[in-house]
Amino acid sequence: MERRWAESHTTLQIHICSICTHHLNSFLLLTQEEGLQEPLKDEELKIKCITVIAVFICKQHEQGRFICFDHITFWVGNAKQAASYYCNKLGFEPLAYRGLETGSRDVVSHAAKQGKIIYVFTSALNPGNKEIGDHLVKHGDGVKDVAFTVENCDFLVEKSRERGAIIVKEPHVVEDRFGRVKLAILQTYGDTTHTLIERTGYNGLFLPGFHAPLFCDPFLAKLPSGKLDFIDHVVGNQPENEMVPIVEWYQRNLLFHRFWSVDDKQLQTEYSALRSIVVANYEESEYVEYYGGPGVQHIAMNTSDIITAIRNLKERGMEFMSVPDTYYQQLREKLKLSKVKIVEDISILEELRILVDYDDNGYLLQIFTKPVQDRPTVFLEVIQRHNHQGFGAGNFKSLFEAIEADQNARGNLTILTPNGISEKL
Ligand SMILES: [Co+2]
Repeated sequence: MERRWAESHTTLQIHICSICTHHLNSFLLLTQEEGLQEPLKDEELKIKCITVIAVFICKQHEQGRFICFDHITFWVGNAKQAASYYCNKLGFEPLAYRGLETGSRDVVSHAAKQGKIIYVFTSALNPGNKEIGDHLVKHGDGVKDVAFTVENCDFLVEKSRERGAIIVKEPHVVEDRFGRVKLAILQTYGDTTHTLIERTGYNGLFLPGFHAPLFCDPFLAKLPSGKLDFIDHVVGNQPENEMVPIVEWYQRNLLFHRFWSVDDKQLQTEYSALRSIVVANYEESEYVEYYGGPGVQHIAMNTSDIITAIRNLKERGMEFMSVPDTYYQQLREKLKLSKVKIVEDISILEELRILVDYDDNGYLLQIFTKPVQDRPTVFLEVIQRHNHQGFGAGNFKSLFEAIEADQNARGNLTILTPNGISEKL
């Protein structure tokens, strides 16, 4: 079969995750580096492609601690409708609101919640809002901020500042009759930011300034549960030239340190798996092109019952990536040689098109949604873990075939010709 190529494009994926870390946050850095100047045969590609994976874990400093993901903020054209999509299709429920009715004259925000997951959808209310307007023109609807609940916001910001981080907003207290919260905002990759939130003793619905939702759609209660519990990981995409700085940024400014690296035995398997699948950069190059630079590419949400979750989400009309039948034929064959025992019925996983990745000690089940806006940028993942801390590297290849089919349908699948020029297929 002819090997088709998206433009040679190296990207870095940063996985920020909360998997089974109990009180820690860890980072996975996944880099795909390839010195492709011309199309190569598969054998050669294996040699030329270098993949580096490292998981970063938050160091327990003397003071200051990252506790968990707090919430994720999307900047969108129409916050009301965006929130409604997540409620209807994904099982979120309105949590809190601020807008004209609550005295917020410039921006409107709808917060929606499911399990411990909180997404906030924000839009500008007035003409001429340059910051939100420019962001929309460049990126389309997308993730603006990934917020963490922390201990000792002041200390973390001071450490970040000493190490040269850009502080977008200094630590400041916001309060209402339900208590006080301390917030600070740091710049990270692209136009993305991280908000650090210290919420000692705050008893309100979400954050000061937010009121109860104006409206709860009665139809939502009639729909089957989304069964999503917490944010498992968040993945950011980087163009190649920003790879090294961003790795350093997380190490230096958030005091995360490397936990696993390619030298680690446990990762060797995933490393080889990834290395042999260099097409893994298709989707990223399309992402970077349409997002206009680095940004959050996907958010994975953890469930303890992926079969019910996906059945319900499909019933609610959520659209997922599919894989070919051959994926499950191969999976059954390969599992015969593995020590791992999959508890779930493979034929149900096959029917729902849920993917499996495993090693001898455990496995994970995962599935990816189609992009959640018209631009092929941000998408979501649903994941269930059974003693497996990976991110589904073994599924990259099958996923690519599916992504490639979608990309082709969007007219974005390119071929790298022998003279190095990329052409649309
Ligand atoms: Co993921």
